[in-house]
Amino acid sequence: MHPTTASFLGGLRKYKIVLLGEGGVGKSALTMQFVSHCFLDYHDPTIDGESGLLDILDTAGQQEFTAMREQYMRSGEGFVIMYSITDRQSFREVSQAKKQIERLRRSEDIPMVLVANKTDLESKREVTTEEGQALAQEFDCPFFETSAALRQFVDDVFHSLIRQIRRKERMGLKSTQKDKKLRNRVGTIVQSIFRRTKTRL
Ligand SMILES: Nc1nc2c(ncn2[C@@H]2O[C@H](COP(=O)(O)OP(=O)(O)O)[C@@H](O)[C@H]2O)c(=O)[nH]1
Ligand SMILES: [Mg+2]
Repeated sequence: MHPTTASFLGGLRKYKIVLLGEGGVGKSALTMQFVSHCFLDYHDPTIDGESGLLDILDTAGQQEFTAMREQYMRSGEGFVIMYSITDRQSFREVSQAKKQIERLRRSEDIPMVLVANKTDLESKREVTTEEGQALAQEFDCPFFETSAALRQFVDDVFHSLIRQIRRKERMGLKSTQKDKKLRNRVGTIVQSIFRRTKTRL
């Protein structure tokens, strides 16, 4: 494993975020909801008054290609691990994803958020809020129940993750990074610029 330095683009700090979770849990929906709002004028696109660039890897259908999966698990600076409250199997898969990250990034404290999506489908709920909270406690990471459909708690997921990455960076810890070219091939990369505000310190 190689220590990395932070990457920049056009003078902006670029944060590499990876979304993990079973197909159909709403990774793409969550990403699109977050990114689309960053372009609207009335929405303040900075996070805590600090600008940056998000490089979001919205993974899809690569589960069978272990080598690729391992590559992006190694290169991510922060992970959104997601399941759907309507799909118990997707909740089980979360633990697998977490184990794999731990195995690949043994010595590190990895910024991570656990997300339970589709809260608008309450009548189809198979996983309780308490179960999600308990798992997040076990992972020692923040937990959010979201509805990508209704755009509920979507920003909180990404903001919480960026805060963790910044905290970790301030503490001077290093994360690992590998082959960027492969990242570009394994999924959709959505880049979202959030601008500087005049009020920053
Ligand atoms: N009701 C509801 N449907 C959702 C939500 N998020 C995603 N979906 C739907 O679930 C399906 C899979 O979503 P998608 O974002 O493609 O999942 P992905 O495979 O994890 O990227 C699509 O039909 C979405 O419209 C949500 O919060 N609520
Ligand atoms: Mg998708």
